[in-house]
Amino acid sequence: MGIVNVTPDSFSDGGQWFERDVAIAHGRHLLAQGADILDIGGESTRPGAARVSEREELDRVLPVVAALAGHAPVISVDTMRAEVARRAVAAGASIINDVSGGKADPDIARAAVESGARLVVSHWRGHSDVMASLTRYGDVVRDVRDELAEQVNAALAAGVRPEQIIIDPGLGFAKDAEANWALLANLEQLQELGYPVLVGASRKRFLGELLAQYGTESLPTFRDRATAAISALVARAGAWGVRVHDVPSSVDAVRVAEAVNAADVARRQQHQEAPQ
Ligand code: PMM
Repeated sequence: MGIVNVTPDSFSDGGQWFERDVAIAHGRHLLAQGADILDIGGESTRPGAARVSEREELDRVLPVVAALAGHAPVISVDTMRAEVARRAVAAGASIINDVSGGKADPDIARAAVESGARLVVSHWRGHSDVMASLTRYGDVVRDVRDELAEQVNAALAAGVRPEQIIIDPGLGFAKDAEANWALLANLEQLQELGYPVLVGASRKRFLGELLAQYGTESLPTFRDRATAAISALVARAGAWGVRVHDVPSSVDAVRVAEAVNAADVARRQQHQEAPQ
């Protein structure tokens, strides 16, 4: 899943049309690089970020979804708002990627029910301006699994079908580095919930913190190699998808993991061992 952020960029001052055209060109570039899905978002969820208005989010996202809909096999809309989800699905998106997992706008599950779009339910405890104060867990893996199960149950109660649901640990959302690493180390505990798992580690702060310990971190783009390593690890562990900024490195990483997984399956079949 390649990321297309339609958010104001400090390097561009050309206004909305410029950002829109850049986003569309970027989306096409990610497809050429091998992305299976484009994830289009108009609201930054970085720690401390303030919210944009619904009108602004719609203006940013809809033209880009519409322009890329004919090109991408699958379009995902990264939004916490039901109205944005509904309009984006009408414009061609088939996945609603809600980082709040239904908690910011409970009506978003209805948007998935009405449209049949898939719904990413991500673990989440609160908006970006407060999430740094919500990082306390007993056992983070157990707590995230249990809280995610509650969020999934709310979606099911609203009428979402199980096969529409994809879950996501929400790395960095109300989680410090230690929590993110623990979740990555125990992905199978989330998989036990019975839904495909999406992982979004790309360029996140905890990777920068790791690399800084070795003196190899300076810019977020330098985190792409570490991101690709995570893509390989989680693909080996059976993740459904990875949401990344740099597509080529993660495409290669996933191919490596698939080759290892295929070799594993072939050997087990040959020796009639049960899969792990
Ligand atoms: N992270 C961000 C935005 N959207 N969606 C999903 N499903 N999972 C994530 O981890 C996730 C997301 C924040 O990252 P960005 O600001 O680099 O896009």
